[in-house]
Parts: sequence; structure tokens; C-alpha cells
Amino acid sequence: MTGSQASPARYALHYWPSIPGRGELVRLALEEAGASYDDVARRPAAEGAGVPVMLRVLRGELGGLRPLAPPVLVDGELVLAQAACILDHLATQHDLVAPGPRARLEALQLQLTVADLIGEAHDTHHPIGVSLHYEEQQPEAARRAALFVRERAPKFLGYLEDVLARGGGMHLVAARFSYVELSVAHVLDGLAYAFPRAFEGWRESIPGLLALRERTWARPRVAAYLASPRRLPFSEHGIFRRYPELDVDPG
Ligand SMILES: N[C@@H](CCC(=O)N[C@@H](CS)C(=O)NCC(=O)O)C(=O)O
Repeated sequence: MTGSQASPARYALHYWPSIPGRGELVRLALEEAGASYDDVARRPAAEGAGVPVMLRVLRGELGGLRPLAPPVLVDGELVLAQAACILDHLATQHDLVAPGPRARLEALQLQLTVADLIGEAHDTHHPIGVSLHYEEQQPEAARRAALFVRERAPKFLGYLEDVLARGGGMHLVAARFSYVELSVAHVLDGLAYAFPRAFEGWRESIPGLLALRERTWARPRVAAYLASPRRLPFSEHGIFRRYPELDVDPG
């Protein structure tokens, strides 16, 4: 949590406490903005917080539009779900995108594309269903991961690299920093964690994105956050999981 703990935080973020997951996309934007937020599910139930409060939000018990799944951001009476939608809101509040409808829509379009990439990365280890363990869908996961590594990830990464190059090489939207860059940097980290072997193969086709990631992680507030205990590590419980058998040769 950032900001003064003496005064109430403006935002309440509700997300699973033990994984970066999609909550991290929101957390990164909040941190870059220097916004005060309460990471509710990561605080103990004894403080009137924790996962039970998040579950109440998901049941619609705290008012607002009922969300289907976390991350959820509460801003006053506004209860927002869908990471891209949350980020679009934060962008307007904290100058995380260039002014004007065109830049805002372009950022949202790219963010939704990043969301698709995240979904496909997740589905490499859960291609059949999220209610089944990885071990119950391993053959399907192997088939899915091979296609992801050789076709889908290169397509998404190549697309983002091209968008970056067309915009002059420094930024993805409107020739200035936007929240999308935080998400892209995080996804690159996630892919490098989950698919270290494949990532080595993808590297040479994404020099612009790799440089973008470095610039993004060097932003002062972001760098401070990454070095803090608020930043959760990747693990085999989250979206980006390192299963060596899925990290095939990208060809
Ligand atoms: N499209 C949504 C996906 C939300 C989502 O899948 N959340 C996961 C955690 S990252 C979850 O807990 N899902 C529960 C469910 O779908 O039942 C977004 O981008 O925020």
C-alpha cells in the first residue's frame, strides 16, 4: 500500500493475495500514479480485511455493479472489474495516457490485446478448464503450449513490436508513456519466467519491447515498487507458471 496509512486510501484493490496475477496490472498503474490504495485481500481478516472481504465484493454485497472476477477496484461508489476497464479509469484520473479520445481508445485496444495474450499464456497450463488441476490436463497443455510458443506468442509479441516501431520506437500510444507500457513490461517478465527457453528464441525479434521494458522498470516509482515487498513473485500458482515440459524449442 502506498500513501499515508493515517488517512484512508482513495482506492480499494481486491485481488488474490498470493499471486501477482491480473491484479498486478492494476497495482503497477496505482504505483506509477503514486495513488493511495488499500490492497484489501492482503491485509489480515483481524483488520476487517482479507479474502473474505473480496468475496463479499464479488457477491455484490458492497454495492455498485457486481463484478464476475477479480481484480476489482473500488473508487468511492464506483466498483470496477476487468483489468483493462480499471486501467482505463485510472488513466483518466492520473494522466496515465495522453489526453483525448483517440489516445485513450488506442491504449484500451492495446490493453485488451495484452489481456488476450495473458489469457492465452494462462491457457497453456489450463487448456481444458480452470476447475481442473494442471496434472489433469497435461497432454492437452503440452499441445497448447507448443502452439503458444511457436505461433501465438510470436504473433502477439511481433504485433506489439511493430506498433512500437510505427510509433517511433519509444512508446506504444501517442508518443508518450501510458499504462499499457507497464502491462507490456510485466507480461514480458511473466513470459520470461514461464518460458525461459522460448524467451531466448523470441528475444532477437523484440529489441524494441525489451528496451521498453527496461525504460519502464527504471521509472522511479515503479523501480521503488519492484524493490518493495509489495511486489509478489511469479509462482506455479499464478498465470505465468514455469513448467519446463511446456517450455519447448520455439523453432
Ligand atoms: N477478463 C478479466 C479476467 C478476470 C479473471 O480471470 N480473474 C481471475 C484471477 S486473474 C479469477 O479469479 N477468475 C475467477 C473466475 O473466472 O471464476 C480481467 O482481465 O480482469
